[in-house]
Amino acid sequence: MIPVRGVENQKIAILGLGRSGLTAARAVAAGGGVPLCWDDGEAGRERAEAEGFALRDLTRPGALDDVAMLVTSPGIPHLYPAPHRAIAAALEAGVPVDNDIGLFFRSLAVSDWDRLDTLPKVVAVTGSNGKSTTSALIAHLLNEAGREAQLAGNIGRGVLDIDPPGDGGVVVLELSSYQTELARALTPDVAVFTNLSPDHLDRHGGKGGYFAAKRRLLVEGGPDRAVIGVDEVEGQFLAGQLAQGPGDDRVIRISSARKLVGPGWSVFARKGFLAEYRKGRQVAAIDLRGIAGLPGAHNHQNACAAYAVARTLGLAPRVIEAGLHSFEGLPHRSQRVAEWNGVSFVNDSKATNADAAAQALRAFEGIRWICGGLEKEGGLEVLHPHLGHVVKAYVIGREAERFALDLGEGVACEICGTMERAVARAVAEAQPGETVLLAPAAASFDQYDSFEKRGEDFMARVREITGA
Ligand code: UMA
Repeated sequence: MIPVRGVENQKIAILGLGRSGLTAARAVAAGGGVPLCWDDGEAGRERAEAEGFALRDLTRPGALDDVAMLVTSPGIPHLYPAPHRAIAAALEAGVPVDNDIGLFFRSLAVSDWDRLDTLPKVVAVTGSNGKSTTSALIAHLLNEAGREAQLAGNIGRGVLDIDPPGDGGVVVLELSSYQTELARALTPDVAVFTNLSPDHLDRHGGKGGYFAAKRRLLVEGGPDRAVIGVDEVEGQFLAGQLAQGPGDDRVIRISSARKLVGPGWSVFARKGFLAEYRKGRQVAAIDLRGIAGLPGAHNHQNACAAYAVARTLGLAPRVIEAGLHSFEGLPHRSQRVAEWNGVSFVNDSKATNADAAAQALRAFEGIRWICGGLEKEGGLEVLHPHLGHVVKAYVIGREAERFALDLGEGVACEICGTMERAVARAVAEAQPGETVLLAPAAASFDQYDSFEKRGEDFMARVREITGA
């Protein structure tokens, strides 16, 4: 637990009592503040009451009159499409609105750090796709090298929940655009921008707002090192903006598409090999092809980002290579679930947007593709170049027919509606050597509470049929 600083005896309103809100309430209390908690859902309020926190309906007029700050949760809109009622009231009254990330950055450093030989560092990872795998991989590489590393943020653990870091400790945070847009303090030592593709556009007023939210981490955060994916124009723009010139090695450019051999510092992956260049010369290379936990070009980009961060933290290339080999991957991301009668089953339920699904389609051949769900803005066109890898699509979701229409004519489609039927049909038709891949290219909320639940359903159906 990181006690929140500067809140002694102050009333702090906490809106949303899920993972980040409850952790924030505990950390405010640990810092001597008085959390006043509210959640629009009864379950959230019950969770807070069970821990002894006071409730206050923050949507009532005057509810914020005596509070010093409103701390909100990432899933609650703070700007677009419209601020939540309590946030609108805070904005109107001039009450500061922050989130657990802002509280974390202002509370992490303590006077005890004077006694440490090596100050703790914070690595913060943002981007549209690959940020969970990259964050987890960074923490894994550090742990395997015998360094203390803790992982938190969008990956599923409220950031204030971590233990105070020790001598030379590293905190690795996965940060979403919801989190970076609002945080009033953002001061990572190393910041990573993986890539950008349209997602959460309703929450940011379009793609420009979405990019601006992520860009804050690097531009306002002022990190010592910035690791930036330059396979899209936004990353190129950001790298150009942060670097003094092409040889400035405070910016490390990464790519999974092309060779980067300029005068600066770069890490790229091509044809399955990772290469590190500095001042125009190659300093290390790693064969990524046999690494089971990191299949496909998108994971090779994750490997490049994690490698670059590990290098900035002083790890040697061979130590990093060993760590890459022992990484098992994360659940619901290119997760190999079973092999049965020569057919592979892969769960990529985290592919909640078209771009992430396109990466998954690129990584495999002979795909029996389970897709569909709540379609996102931005359309499905980015999938078209990869449909040649697909033998047939089995479409799920409440609007499966519309989704199939949007996929276009480049692929054979069967409307299945449910996961149960999609898995059964794909298994019935799959030939040895093919892959049954769940990569929905859509959010899960039309049929599930989360992408995790969707992935678990897929795995359960696969196990039922294959016994694997
Ligand atoms: N709530 C209200 N009013 C509302 C909306 C929600 O009171 O109008 C309440 C809900 O009843 C619920 C609580 O708010 O009790 C949920 O808050 P939340 O949605 O912010 O969820 P948390 O459990 O706090 O989880 C959040 C992140 N959730 C989102 O960003 C939606 C988690 O990321 C993160 O792991 C966690 O904090 C810890 O930092 C999840 C996510 O889906 C994985 N992230 C998105 C993504 O990856 O695409 C951004």
